[in-house]
Amino acid sequence: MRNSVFALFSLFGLPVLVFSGMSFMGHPLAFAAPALTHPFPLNFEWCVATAAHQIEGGNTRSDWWDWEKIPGNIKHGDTAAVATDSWHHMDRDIEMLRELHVTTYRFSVEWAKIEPLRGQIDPEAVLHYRLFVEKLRQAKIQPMITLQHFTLPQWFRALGGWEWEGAPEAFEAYTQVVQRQIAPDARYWVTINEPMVHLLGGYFLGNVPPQEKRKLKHVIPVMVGLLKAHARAYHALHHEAENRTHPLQIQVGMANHLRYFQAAKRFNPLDQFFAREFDLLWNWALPDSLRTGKLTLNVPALVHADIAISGLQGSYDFFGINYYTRDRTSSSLILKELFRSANTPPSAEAQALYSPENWESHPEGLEKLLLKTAHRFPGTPIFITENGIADAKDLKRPGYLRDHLLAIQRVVQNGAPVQGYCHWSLLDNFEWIHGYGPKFGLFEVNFNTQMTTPRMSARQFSKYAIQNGID
Ligand code: IFM
Repeated sequence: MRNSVFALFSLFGLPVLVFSGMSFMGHPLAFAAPALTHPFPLNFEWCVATAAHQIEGGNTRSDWWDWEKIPGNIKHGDTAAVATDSWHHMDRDIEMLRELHVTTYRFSVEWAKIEPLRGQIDPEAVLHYRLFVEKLRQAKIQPMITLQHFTLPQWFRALGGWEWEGAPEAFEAYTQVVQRQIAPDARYWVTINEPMVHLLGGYFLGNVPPQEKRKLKHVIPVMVGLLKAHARAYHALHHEAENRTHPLQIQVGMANHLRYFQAAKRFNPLDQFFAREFDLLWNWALPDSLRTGKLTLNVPALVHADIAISGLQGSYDFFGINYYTRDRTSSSLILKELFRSANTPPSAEAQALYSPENWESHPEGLEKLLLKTAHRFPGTPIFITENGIADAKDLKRPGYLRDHLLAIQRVVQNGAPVQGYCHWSLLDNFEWIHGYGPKFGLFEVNFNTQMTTPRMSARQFSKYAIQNGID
C-alpha cells in the first residue's frame, strides 16, 4: 500500500519522477537537483523524531508503566503498553525512514530497558538497540540518540530521581553503556529531552510522575541534579569518542522546548510582563546555565538562585530546539491559574490552550526564537530537534511544514547556523497524558493492525529532503 502511494506520488511528483529509479537514499544532493527557489545548506540534516516510550511498548520497568494505568491519569484510559509496537517492528520503521529520505533519525534509548534493575544491564535490550543502529547504518541514516525522554527507571525514581545524590553518576554509567555497547559511532547525542517540560509536569503541575506539586523554589534541587547529570554525560561521551584509536567528532546537546511568548493584549503591561518573565524562565534559564556554568533564576517575588555547577559550563556542541507554537500570555488567566487551589482542576480555558490539537501554527515564533538563540549562543550550531502539529486529517500539516521550513531558511540566510530539522513525528504515537488522540505522525497508524500509511505531508517531506530544499 505504502509503496503504491509513493509510486503514484512519483508520477505526479515533478522532478522527483526523473530520479525515482535511482538510488539516492540518504544523499539528497547526490543528483542534479531541480532549480529550487529555497535551497537548504549543503549537508543539512533531514530528520524525523520519536521517543522510545511513545512507540516501543512493553516499558515495564519505567516509572510511567504503573502510573499510566491509574484511572484518570491518561485521557480515555490509554496506556503505552503496546503503542506502535516499534520494539517488534524495526523493519517497518526503517522502511518508513527510507521512504522519507531522512539523513538522520532522532530516537531515544530507554534507560529502564537497558538497566531494568540498578546496576544490571539487560544484554537483550542492548542487542536490540545495537541491531537497530546497525540497520540504520545499512540504510545510510545517522542516529541522533536521546538518552532520556521523560521516562525513568523505577529504581531510579525510588531512590529520589534527579535529586538522589547518586543520580549524575548513574546517568553517566548508563550513557557509557549506550555509547560503548550500542552506538560507538553515533555522532549526534541528546542528553535530556525538554528538561523544563519534564520538571513542570512532574514537580510543579504534578500531572505526570512523580506527580508532585511543589513551589518553584523547591523544584531547584531537581534542576540542579538534572544539570549535573547532563554535564557528566556530556563529558563521558566526549571522553569516549576522543580516546578511541580513531577519534570521532561528536556533537552533544539538549533538546529544549522553546515557546514564543507574546502578550495576549499587546498593550497590557501585565501581559507583557508575563511574556518577558516566562521567556526568561522557560526558554533560557537552563540553556543559559550550560553557557555560564551557573543556574541563575530571578523570578520577582518567587525565586532567586545563583548556583554554580561543576562541569556544566560549555557542555553543549549544538543548541536543540523543539518548537511547536506560540503562547499568548494572558495575565488574567495566569493569575487565576496561579491562585487556583491545589485540588481544583485547571480551568477549561487553560486545558484547551495546552491541548496539542489546539496549538496554533506560528512559524514567525520559530524565526524569532532562532534569531534569539543565534544571538545568545553565538556561533553554536542549531538543530531543530522537534517541530510538528497534531493533525489527523493532514489538512494543516503541509502548510505548517512548509512555513516552518521557510522560517528556518530566512534565518539561515541571515547567518544563523541551523544544521538540521527533525519533524515530530515519524508516526502517530502515544502522546503522554493526552493518550492516542493527538496525531503527530507523517505516517498514520492503524493501532489495531500496526499498519502504517503515509499522509500527504510524508510525501511532501520526502520531496523536500530529496531536493534539499523547497520549490
Ligand atoms: O510528544 C511530545 C514529545 O515527547 C516531546 N515534545 C513534544 C511532543 C508533542 O507534544
